[in-house]
Amino acid sequence: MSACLTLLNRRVAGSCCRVWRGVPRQLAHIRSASVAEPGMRRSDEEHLWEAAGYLPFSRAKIGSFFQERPVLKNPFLEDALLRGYLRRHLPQEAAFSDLCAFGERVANEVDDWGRECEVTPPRLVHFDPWGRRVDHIVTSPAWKHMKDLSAQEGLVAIGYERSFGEWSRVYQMSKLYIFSPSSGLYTCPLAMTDGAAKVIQSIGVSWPTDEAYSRLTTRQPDRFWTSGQWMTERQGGSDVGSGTETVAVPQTDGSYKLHGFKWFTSATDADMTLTLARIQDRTGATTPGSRGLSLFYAEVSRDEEGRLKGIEVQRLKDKLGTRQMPTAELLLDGLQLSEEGRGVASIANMLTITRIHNSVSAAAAMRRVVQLARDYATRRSAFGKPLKDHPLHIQTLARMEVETRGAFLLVMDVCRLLGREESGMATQLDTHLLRLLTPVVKLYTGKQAVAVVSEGLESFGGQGYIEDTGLPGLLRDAQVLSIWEGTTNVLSLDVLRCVARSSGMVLHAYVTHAKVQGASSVSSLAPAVKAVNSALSELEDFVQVAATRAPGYLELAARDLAYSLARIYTGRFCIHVFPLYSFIRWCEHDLCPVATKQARGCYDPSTPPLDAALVYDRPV
Ligand code: UCC
Repeated sequence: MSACLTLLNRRVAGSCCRVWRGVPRQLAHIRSASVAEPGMRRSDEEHLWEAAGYLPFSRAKIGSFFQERPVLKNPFLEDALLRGYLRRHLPQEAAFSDLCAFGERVANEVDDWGRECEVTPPRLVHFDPWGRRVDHIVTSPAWKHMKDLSAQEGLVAIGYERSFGEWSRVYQMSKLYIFSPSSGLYTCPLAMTDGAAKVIQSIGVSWPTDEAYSRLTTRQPDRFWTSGQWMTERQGGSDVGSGTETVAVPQTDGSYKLHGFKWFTSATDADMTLTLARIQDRTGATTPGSRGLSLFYAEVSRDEEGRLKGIEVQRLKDKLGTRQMPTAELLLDGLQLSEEGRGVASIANMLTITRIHNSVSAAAAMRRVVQLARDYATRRSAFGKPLKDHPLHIQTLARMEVETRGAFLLVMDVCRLLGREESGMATQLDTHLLRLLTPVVKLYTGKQAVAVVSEGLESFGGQGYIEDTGLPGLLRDAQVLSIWEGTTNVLSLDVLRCVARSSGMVLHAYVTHAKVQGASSVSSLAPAVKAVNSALSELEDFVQVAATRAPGYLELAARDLAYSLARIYTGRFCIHVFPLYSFIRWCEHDLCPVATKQARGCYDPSTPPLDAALVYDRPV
């Protein structure tokens, strides 16, 4: 008995002291007894407790309380901001009913496929059973469903059909916004597919890319193609211009064979790709730098025995997230190419599209985690009341919500600008804004997505850290958003570059557009108007000062400048679209951090050596 009682004491004391409060006297006596009753088995012990009604875990072993899970409801119907935005700009019944039906499909069908993609990641089969090299990338059935669904729902096609004129991109991106967090990362191949269609369209749709264009933009699942974007090599993910080693060797028939190593190729099961290479002249020489790069189109095909033509898949990448999607290292060995293009400048069109897709996915990840967290807050009780009745918890959700709203409005405005440009409606101001805001929205939302999704996981307590809730995957997948398609710093420098190349015209367009004209007719909004306009003035002052400094000054300020551009522009929406309270929350941010830090001397010439000393912990 003593062994059993010791065991019992340990278990009860260790698991839940509160059980002892009000324990029947005879059991309390047993607990405190130090005398053993040899031979008493564990089941006897349990029986004793159960008879006294004190072992809720004795029968089921897991107790009777089960926490309700957060429920994913129709993401379109759950998103008042999205519906409000569309009602304002695209009040078309056809778009609403399509988005509503798609939202239903996402919640009831697609989300499960997304989970299946996560738990059944792609694998690479190098050899067939007889030893022949085949390099098959085996993907899950769910991943294939996603491809068919993408065609049927027109997730790329909508942008090219332009049924809603200048609002077609907003409509397309709204659909992707609903889809993205449930898509098992299928939004990645779709982003590149959209980007490739855009590049082909801008170069001019002619043989042999006319067929590709029609397949990239079709709604027929059996014809639909996805495209890759093979840019990154071992020497250059960001510095594409000097890092690209792949060479294109001219063939007598006018085509090229490509030899090189592509270090990150996302969604490598694509049907075609756009890629960069240096054309060799007769002596084998190539031109260095980005001027030496040409854009090539290649179809990914297999021979009769299933072997990839001209490509070897070295291995699949082992990644933190985006595990649903194959990312491979490819050895290009004589890949037959058809068309020479215009290098970096041509692929920049693709980057614009993929960066906008990236921003849509970032806003969507934030929206999804907020939707789940607010649902969960109604189902989970702690400290005697539902989470939704804890003011601090709701304050946290409100901060996530306002960040999500800001991201959504910024992203949708860039989609609006893209739609205007593509439908021939864009003014010069729109074109400048689109160029400036594309890197800004990508870098800002990518970073915020990680912060909001991370906060979101915390709102589920420990469950947010448990794999099969599906929640940790949201964070892992969010982390890539600030990395691929240009890191935060690379894009901050892109902002500077487009300001310089346009001789400041993009900034001029920004200031003109962002300034809130006149005093607000609603007096309660006056402080908000004042806050945005004065942040804008601070920004202008910063630019005036920075223009007189050495180039290194602007480089140090680049990230803060990009953040300022994002926050001020979003603040402007807060006034027009948000209730005033959202604006107050938005102003918890410093709207113009670049001015604040300038005033503190953060970009002075003394800072780089001081930073280096700090980082490497050595005296200057
Ligand atoms: O491939 C990757 C992963 C694929 C997965 C995609 C899915 C994402 C969506 C997911 C949704 C869920 S990641 C690849 C990551 N790498 C990058 O993003 C590259 C980052 N680096 C840059 O962006 C650099 O700034 C470069 C490579 C563009 C800079 O190269 P250069 O050689 O210095 O280029 P330049 O000299 O600045 O510009 C060359 C030409 C100029 O035009 P021209 O010759 O007419 O004067 C520029 O104006 O390109 C033009 N250009 C641009 N045009 C350069 N950047 C842009 C731009 N952003 N927009 C328009």
